[in-house]
Amino acid sequence: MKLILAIIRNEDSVETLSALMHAGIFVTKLSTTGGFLMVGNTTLLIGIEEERVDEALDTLRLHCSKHEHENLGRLNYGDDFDAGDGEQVIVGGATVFILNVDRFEKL
Ligand code: 2BA
Repeated sequence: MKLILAIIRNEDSVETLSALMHAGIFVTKLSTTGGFLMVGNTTLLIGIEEERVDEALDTLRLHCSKHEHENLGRLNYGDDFDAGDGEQVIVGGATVFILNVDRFEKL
């Protein structure tokens, strides 16, 4: 068993969740915020059998797009922030962590 943590753009979340549901993949959606842009994003928790991990990743690849977003760091963090303020950054498609699950139970 593996746990996939996937951070995706909010704009991609409905389509991605729908595709995962259609594939019979269990998922939990968390509303999260990126620390750099301070813009809302979506984190998916997907507990899945090891042999289906690639199928889940293919689904994320298919439905999560790259997008340009303006870095408003100075607005969020104040005048001391000096990390490309005002520049465009590429966000997405998906930032994915795949973790081993020691034990999984539904009680
Ligand atoms: P944010 O932290 O809001 O980052 C949005 C985008 O800003 C990133 O896109 C990247 O292009 C840029 N960026 C982030 N941190 C940066 C930094 N320290 N210096 C320069 N540019 C930076 P993505 O890489 O596609 O990340 C999208 C979102 O995924 C992130 O939103 C964050 O919520 C999450 N994320 C990405 N990498 C992560 C990591 N190693 N650990 C935890 N969360 C991560």
